[in-house]
Amino acid sequence: MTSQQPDHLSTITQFILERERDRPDATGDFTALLNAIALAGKRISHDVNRAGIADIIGLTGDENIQGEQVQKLDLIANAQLERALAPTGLVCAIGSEEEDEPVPLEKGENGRYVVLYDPLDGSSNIDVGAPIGTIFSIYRRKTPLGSSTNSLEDMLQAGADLAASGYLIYGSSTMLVYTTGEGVHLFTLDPQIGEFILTNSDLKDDNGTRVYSANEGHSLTWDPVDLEWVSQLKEEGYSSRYIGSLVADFHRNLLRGGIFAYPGNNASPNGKLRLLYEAAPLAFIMEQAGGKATDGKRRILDIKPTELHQRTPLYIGTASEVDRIMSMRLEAAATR
Ligand code: P6P
Repeated sequence: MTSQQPDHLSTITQFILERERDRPDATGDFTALLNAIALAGKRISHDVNRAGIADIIGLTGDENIQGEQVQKLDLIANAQLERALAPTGLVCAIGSEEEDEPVPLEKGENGRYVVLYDPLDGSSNIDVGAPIGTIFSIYRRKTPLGSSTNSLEDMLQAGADLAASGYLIYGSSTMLVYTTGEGVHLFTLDPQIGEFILTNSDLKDDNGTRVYSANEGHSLTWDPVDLEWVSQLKEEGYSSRYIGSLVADFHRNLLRGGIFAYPGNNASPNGKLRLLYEAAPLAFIMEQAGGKATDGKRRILDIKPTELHQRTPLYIGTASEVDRIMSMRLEAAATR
């Protein structure tokens, strides 16, 4: 990873305000929006770090629309995000992994944004102390202000139209990473003062590390070209790293280089990961850092969603690695 080391330890609010001052059209809305997400992140971090003590570990006994067991902390994180975003009046509706349909927000009739998120990705790792995270996408509203505020039309936008995206990772420390299309910026939560402090600005993906990240337990039902690709990497001496928490695997690759892959398999022919609030927001960040992201056929950010919880295969990371698997898959498809 390369990045500009900040010459002063500014908070996320100071950093965004400084950058907004350079933009005559800035309204300050984005500062309020990102601050709301940062506030939710602080609260979720607090909940995650005390989960074992406060009896909020474990399952609720319910299943979400994905057919996955819902963890207590999933619902807590989902509620924290809605609770922080609603009062801003800037968000007309939210889309969440934990909500079957779009959720209109109070006072959102004139909100100029929609926010989609996976409130607590990797939640199955909560009980074993592995890093987990929140992933978010921010789109500009397309429907007229004042109209019905739970329009799918506002949410089913290609990643190329993202206004901003980011994630929080709750691990050895809590970090917030975001982009608005002008570079990738990383903040670390200082629990002593409850502020996210800028630790790296303008992160650039490092082309140096030969690491791939994929769950080879599914490889018996991968497309043969995916198997061929991974065996090539092994022959070239690549290391394998797989935490099983997308945010943690992604964050490592963003900082050190490497590629993450969740190909389609018999159980999940279209992959397991969701386009709108997992693949697209991370693809925006990775491209801003000089990397790439594809579903094996096309750029993730070019995919126009048709469903809120739509899944996609995902290959994301260092540009040269993504180029390799994409050309192998396109070549294989052309000969079929
Ligand atoms: P598998 C976690 O459940 C998650 O949604 C992502 O965080 C992670 O990358 C993936 O699923 C892991 O899936 O099939 O390898 O257990």
